[in-house]
Amino acid sequence: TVCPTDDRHVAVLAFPYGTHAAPLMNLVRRAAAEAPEVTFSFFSTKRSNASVFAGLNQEQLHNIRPYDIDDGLPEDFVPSGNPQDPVAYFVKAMPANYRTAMDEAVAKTGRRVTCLVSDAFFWFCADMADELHAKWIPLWTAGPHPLLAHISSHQIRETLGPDGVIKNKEIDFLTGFNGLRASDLPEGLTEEPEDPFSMMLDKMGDALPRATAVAINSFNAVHLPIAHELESRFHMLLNVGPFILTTPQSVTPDDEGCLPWLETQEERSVVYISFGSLIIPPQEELFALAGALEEGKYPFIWAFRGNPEKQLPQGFLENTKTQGKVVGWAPQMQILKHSAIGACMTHGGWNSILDCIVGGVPMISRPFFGDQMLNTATLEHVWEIGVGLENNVFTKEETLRALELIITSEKGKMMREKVVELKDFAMEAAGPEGDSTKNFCTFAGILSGTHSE
Ligand code: U2F
Repeated sequence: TVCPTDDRHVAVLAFPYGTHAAPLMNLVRRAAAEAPEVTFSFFSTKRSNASVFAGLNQEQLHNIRPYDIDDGLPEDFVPSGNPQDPVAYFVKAMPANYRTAMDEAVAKTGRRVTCLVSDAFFWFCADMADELHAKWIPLWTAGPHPLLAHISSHQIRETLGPDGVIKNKEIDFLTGFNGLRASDLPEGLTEEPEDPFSMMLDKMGDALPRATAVAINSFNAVHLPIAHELESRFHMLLNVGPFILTTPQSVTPDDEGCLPWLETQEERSVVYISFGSLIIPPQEELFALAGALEEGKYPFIWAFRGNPEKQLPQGFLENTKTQGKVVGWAPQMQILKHSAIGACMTHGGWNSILDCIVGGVPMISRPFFGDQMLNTATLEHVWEIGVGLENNVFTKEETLRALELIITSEKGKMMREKVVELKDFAMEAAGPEGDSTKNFCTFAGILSGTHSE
């Protein structure tokens, strides 16, 4: 059934952990501004909504309303420090928590849901969309390689066989995976998954081909063969990123003066360090990294999650007062765009990789979980714009080797040239005639019912 545009109601189902809800909100903000007559209901936990909606004014939120959903945590829940614990409870509460809040939104707005825009994780939206006779556009917030891996999970398990990981077999049967190996794949992909999170991703892999279109925070030219392969697997693939260039971004204040400090540093000399929104590396690795920075005398900005006074070696902050800055939440994109930055040390989170591409900065990646191993291997072996570390851990020697390679060697210079090439492709994709811009129009057209398939 086709209803008039001003009856359209888009239910947006966000995943409230890591850097998932914020990019989805940015995409929705742009769509909502371009389709002012469409109603958007945004579903996430109270905590996530508070952060995602912070600082936005009435005008920006004219047709977007937040709805809080249950986070599934038991009342007596005590955080163990493992950021994945609350996620497991949340996954068990789905999809009932979303359904309850969606009923409320339908009652409040008086409009049935005509389209679901969800985090790609939410496999249950395939059935929900059928039931509601609605369209479904999942957003995959990570990169194209992990996406192809997840929708190929059965093929991967069959082809690698039970000894695939032990033998660390090559993934030479998937487009764009040359040089990548079984141990680079997300955990839970190479064998039948048992934990709730991996089970969710497995179901996701089976559900995504049923979507009206799959949106991804990426751009076609980041890897053309994969873009073509994904196009052949989905009804429609919409590369609509990088979001840093294609969607409104909330501004992170430079409270600790990182940008003026960079002005005082030499071109391409500074190492920017951040392990994303969740991760603090184990203590011995923090010590190894701090030791390497001090010994190598590399100027640095370290965006530190946790308590640097307690977690960094004694004397480090004092000894490096003029050499570098240890800060809290940093304006990462602005920092990476500065010409004084020579390298970025990362956990291989997809948003950080896109930040580095747009900043033209080569990377040193120390992955922890999920897509991060695959991202690290892709940086090193496919795009050649970064390096991993031996055994994927920081030791002082290994960190110094990687820093020297990126900052001073000829190989590092080539990596910088390659990352700048990708940056140019990204800028073009986001430009007025670019693929991501065109795909965004298709996305907005599906939401408002004006796109004819
Ligand atoms: C999960 O990623 P994370 O949130 O751990 O990490 P990123 O994808 O790299 O995103 C971090 C974002 O936070 C920003 C930075 C990125 O947009 O610009 N930021 C900042 O502004 N200031 C800081 O001091 C530090 C960070 C997951 F863990 C990954 O494996 C996935 O790839 C990712 C996407 O699905 O989600």
